[in-house]
Amino acid sequence: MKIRLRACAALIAVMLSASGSALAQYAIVVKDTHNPYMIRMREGFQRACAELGVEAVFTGPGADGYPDQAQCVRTLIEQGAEAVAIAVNDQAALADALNEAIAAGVPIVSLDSMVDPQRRIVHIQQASPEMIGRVLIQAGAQMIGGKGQFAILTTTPAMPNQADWVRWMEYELNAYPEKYSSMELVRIAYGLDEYAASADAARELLDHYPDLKLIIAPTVVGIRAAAETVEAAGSPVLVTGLGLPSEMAGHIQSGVCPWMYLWNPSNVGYLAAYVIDTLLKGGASGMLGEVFSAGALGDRVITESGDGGTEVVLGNPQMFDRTNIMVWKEMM
Ligand code: RAM
Repeated sequence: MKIRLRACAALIAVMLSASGSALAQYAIVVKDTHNPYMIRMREGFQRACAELGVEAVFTGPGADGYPDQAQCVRTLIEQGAEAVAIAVNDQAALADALNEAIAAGVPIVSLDSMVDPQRRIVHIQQASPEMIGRVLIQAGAQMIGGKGQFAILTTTPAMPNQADWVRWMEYELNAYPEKYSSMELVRIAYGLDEYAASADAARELLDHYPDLKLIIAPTVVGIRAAAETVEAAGSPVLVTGLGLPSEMAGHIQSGVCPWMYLWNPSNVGYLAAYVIDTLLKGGASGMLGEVFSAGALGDRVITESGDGGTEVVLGNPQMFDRTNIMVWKEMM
């Protein structure tokens, strides 16, 4: 554990020493520093911090996804971060460290994957979790003609955004039997948001369910791993979910992924930096109905989130298919 604390500290120290400045530091803690979605969130966060004239500090678990976000938060408190935006792997594992941050007067917001409402001021929400979950089931049903076996390949049971989306997928499936009674959810599989584990999980689904028709993966790592595993196996199984156009273009063109959804992760990070800035400068306090300026994203309003707290919603998920993927693959 100490090694990881030093690793976090070393990474942050390098970031700060490289800057050599005493600028205010806004920090972002991601789920995994190697995840391409998280790297794009970092880019937007850094772009906004540059516009705001502050230092962006980027940290999080390494490639192994080890749940050391709590240690990164503690290191950021020690380093004097002005505020922390975090994309959560496990709310319970973070509780004590976030309590320490709050006691130290360091404001906490969450982005992409929520901190519990008791420990965050506000959440930066990429899109409605209800819309994401229900649209993925509706799309999947359309792809397989409303009948057959399908599986969900998510990350871990603890990741709040993933768990929320899976809950809304199950809600949609169970709330409309007249639409989905001929579809069978045979397994919810877990790929840890890591490529190898996700590919193994997809391989196991293909081996265990020979009549499987579809895998729905609400994770950019999982959807790519599933598509590549299906293609390598020469399987007729279809894949959809949430994916980066730059990574999924070939699979959309081949038809393995007829279409998928996402939003711009860079804008999630960008919005988070402006939320931190407005909180620190008194432009908002995280209360329902407050309006603030988010730079190039214009004025934004704080709304009620589904978990009893408040959030700022970026927008709606966008659909990517053969008609638009060649344009979007250059941008995300
Ligand atoms: C995964 C992460 C992230 C999620 C995206 C869609 O890599 O779990 O939190 O928003 O994909």
